[in-house]
Amino acid sequence: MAGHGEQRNTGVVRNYEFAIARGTVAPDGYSKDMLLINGEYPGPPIEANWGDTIQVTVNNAIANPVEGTTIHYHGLMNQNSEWEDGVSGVSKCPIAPGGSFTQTFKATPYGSTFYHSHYSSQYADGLWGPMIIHGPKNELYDIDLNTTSTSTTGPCVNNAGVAKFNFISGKKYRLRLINSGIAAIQKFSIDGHNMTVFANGFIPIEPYTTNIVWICSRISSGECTEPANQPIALATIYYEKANTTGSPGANSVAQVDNTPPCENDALSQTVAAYHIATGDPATTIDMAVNFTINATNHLAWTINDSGFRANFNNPLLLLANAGNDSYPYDPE
Ligand SMILES: [Cu+2]
Repeated sequence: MAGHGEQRNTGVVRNYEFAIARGTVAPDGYSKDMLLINGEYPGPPIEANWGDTIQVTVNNAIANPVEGTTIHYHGLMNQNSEWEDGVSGVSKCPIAPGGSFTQTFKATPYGSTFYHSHYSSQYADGLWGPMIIHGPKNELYDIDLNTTSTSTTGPCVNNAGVAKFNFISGKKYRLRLINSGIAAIQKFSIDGHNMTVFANGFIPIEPYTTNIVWICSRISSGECTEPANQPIALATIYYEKANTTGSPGANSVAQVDNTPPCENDALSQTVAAYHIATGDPATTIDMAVNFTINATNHLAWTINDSGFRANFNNPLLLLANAGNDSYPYDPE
């Protein structure tokens, strides 16, 4: 995987136009007011090749009530285009109601990720979509399942059944799993199957085999998150000769989860497939990440016991560029 960290330029520009507005959809069968992109949940997939230029024009049509918004492209390097990162209060101001803003940035590095609102908690209300940057493969497969949406605007139906996927036996599938949850810890498994994990987001790793992947489907209750009333979400895979009208029902056995709560897969299991030399640091700073309950009884994260509340009129990047590093005491 040599070259993963290098900058590339194909000269190709991928254009996207997003209209963000409120709407009612029923992703899990129950109608819900959400924030939609071009009327869709999840938002349209962004796809590019490594080294392309991605250009996204975001039109903020959120009304009743109006809200600012901004889109962040999760994990993109934005080297030499830091102001395009899309984090309101840090790299830019939010896009005002009725406003429009075009972000232009390089598709680097390559792999699977997602884009999401970085304004308030809008992405919990649906403001996100998948993003794939195609590049060299460190594991071969037959079929890229790419992006799958189960979104519907239909009304709630009793016994609606679970989502269905058709697989061809003997073929090797690539699945790209996204945990778009705000705080939920999710794990993914397929009855009777092992999976080979060969990338974590944008990082190709030495492939390892597992029967459960931390990301999706089992919403844990108690230890780290608020209790969930649907602990196991199910879907069905059908091979070519299966009766797709039948339900596996009671035959399904969700994997026994032996992984400890609130922890990722062991680092010894996730070894980067390539190494980028960083050199010796000029300065080393220890930062203690913690959380506290603030005066309004909300959980607030801290770094070295200090909280941060974004001032939308004074993004940090702009202040730093102007030589003002006194934030948050004197953001003006
Ligand atoms: Cu993100």
